Amino acid sequence: MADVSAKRQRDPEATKELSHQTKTVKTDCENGRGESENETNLLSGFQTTIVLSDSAREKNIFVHGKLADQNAVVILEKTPIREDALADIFTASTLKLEMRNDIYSTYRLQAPPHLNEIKATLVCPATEKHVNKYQRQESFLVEETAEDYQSITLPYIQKQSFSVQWVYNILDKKAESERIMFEDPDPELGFVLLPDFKWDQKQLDDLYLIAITHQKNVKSLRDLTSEHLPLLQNIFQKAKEAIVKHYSLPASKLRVYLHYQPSYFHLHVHFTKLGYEAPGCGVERAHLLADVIQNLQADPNHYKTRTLYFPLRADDGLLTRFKEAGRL
Ligand code: M7G
Repeated sequence: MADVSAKRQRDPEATKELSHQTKTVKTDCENGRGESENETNLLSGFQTTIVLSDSAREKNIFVHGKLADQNAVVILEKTPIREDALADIFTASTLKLEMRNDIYSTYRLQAPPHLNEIKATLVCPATEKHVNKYQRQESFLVEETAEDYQSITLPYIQKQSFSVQWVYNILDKKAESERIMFEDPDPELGFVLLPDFKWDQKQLDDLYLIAITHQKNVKSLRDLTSEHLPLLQNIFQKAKEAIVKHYSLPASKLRVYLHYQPSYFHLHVHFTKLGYEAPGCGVERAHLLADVIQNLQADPNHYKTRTLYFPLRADDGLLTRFKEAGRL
């Protein structure tokens, strides 16, 4: 929070950026093009089928249901309390006493609606794969040799992976163009840097940006060779500079990594604030970009030849393929 305040004093644009209200709910179910509209009551027609997972600690819930007869997933998440909202919370809320004991008392505080928002994410129409992705289930660590990748993983992801239409919409400026923070338009080395949709941009504590490459033919870490070093170094350097400029966050405060496996097979790099335990930042899935660069410098084919380890959920079709091949 101190970071945000310091930046705000210096840069009014940062205030605008961070206080941007994320009241937008994607209306793909209606228009199918990833357009969005503000202040929609689209969710009033949502009918819950099942709660996929929830967490009292994370204060979120993942719900599977129907919206206009289509399968949908809704994620609801309480957002952090911001320092700059404190004055309003103290002056404009009502308090209901729950209990008092000696010097201790607890209350139910009703904050004004604008300080009481819930971040909502809608996936609609959602595929079975989306429903599985958000369902709490057991995971298994898979050991993928270079041969396994060619014979099991690659054929599977070529047929079964999530659509990357949302990525192309970003690269083609058909969606989220106003959210782009930095772009290097070079077709080989360039990328787009923008907030991940998990980040509401209201505080830096959970900063989460993604850099998406303009190159469309690199699916994941597995495809990287030393030929891609200029691309990776360009992303590392320029995105860090953009983040320092925009948010006053130095590289020493960032965790910069790729997922293996990713959910979306179009190369992208995750930038999160160090200390924020972003989903998927554990050692079984996150590969630091700095390490990736060094590994490729030491061995041009490091990621083509190494055994890679990653977790798969119990009902992931790829896990079944590994089992069928006797690899688990
Ligand atoms: P990943 O490693 O492929 O998969 O990362 P993960 O979701 O299992 O981590 C893709 C990243 O893109 C994730 O951090 C998502 O939150 C983010 N993301 C996914 N979608 C569909 C969107 C989107 O439409 N817009 C933006 N800005 N980010 C997205």
